[in-house]
Amino acid sequence: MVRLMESIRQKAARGRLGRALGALAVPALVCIAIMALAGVAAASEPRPWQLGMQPPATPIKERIHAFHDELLVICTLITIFVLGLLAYVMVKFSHKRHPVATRTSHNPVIEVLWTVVPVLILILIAIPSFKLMYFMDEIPNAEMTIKVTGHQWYWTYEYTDQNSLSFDSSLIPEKDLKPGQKRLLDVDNPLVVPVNTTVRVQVTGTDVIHSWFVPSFGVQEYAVIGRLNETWMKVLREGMYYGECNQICGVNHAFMPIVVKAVAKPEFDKWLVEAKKKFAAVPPDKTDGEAAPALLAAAAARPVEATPAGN
Ligand SMILES: [Cu+2]
Repeated sequence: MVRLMESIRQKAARGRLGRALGALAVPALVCIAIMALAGVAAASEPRPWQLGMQPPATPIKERIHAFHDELLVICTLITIFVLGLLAYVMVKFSHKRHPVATRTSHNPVIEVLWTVVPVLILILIAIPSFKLMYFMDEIPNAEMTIKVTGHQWYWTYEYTDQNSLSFDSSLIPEKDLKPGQKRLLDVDNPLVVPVNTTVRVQVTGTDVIHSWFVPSFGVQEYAVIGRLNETWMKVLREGMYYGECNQICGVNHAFMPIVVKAVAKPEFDKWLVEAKKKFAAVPPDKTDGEAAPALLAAAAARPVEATPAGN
């Protein structure tokens, strides 16, 4: 009788557990669907609840995505294999089934296997990894060159093949934002590039180390004083692409975003004519070595937390 009661109680518990799992499954599936949609709908900027990386806009980023997906398959297979092994060991060698522990401590075949197989897997990963690194590093025949200079806390862009057309690009303070502009992301003068054009990007700095980073381009280059680092990009689609300084560079590190506007070639030529007129009167690096006035005002208005000595 007691056994029967126990069996009924267990069945009831299993039923409750099943219902609870069923109830959890629906919101979980909804969450997964929302996150998947957010990933699909993501443009070239960070979005709330975004899952995964921003969609690729250059050949470099396309290859980074492909490599990431390959690695994900390898990681998943390894994880499933290790999980399977653990489950097998836990069941087969549990205390109940296997009360007396084996004295085996060495098995040459297994030891060679668990050394050689991971090495082979690493080689399998290293080959496409090195190919991708060379692809990112070797600049194909560049059709134009842009020099990017990082300052505390804004960027200067110089079109070296356009009579050194140059201008500064600073964050738009929150109070000056127009409808549709993004807080902490939009700038007064975005970098404009033509689509389907190989652009050599030279990156340097004037004060501390910054990093020019546009996620959807797969481009991230340190801006170091006295050094000229190089990378390249070929934007495949028109649009606005957002990035940020990716090296903690000081109190206003979070306030020097990057905006790249990719346009069709005829539109770019038109913009060049206008930009040469617009920026002709403004000498480059107008506030070299100093923070942009708007940012200075913003920094003064913001309480600065005391920093412990030594940091
Ligand atoms: Cu910076």
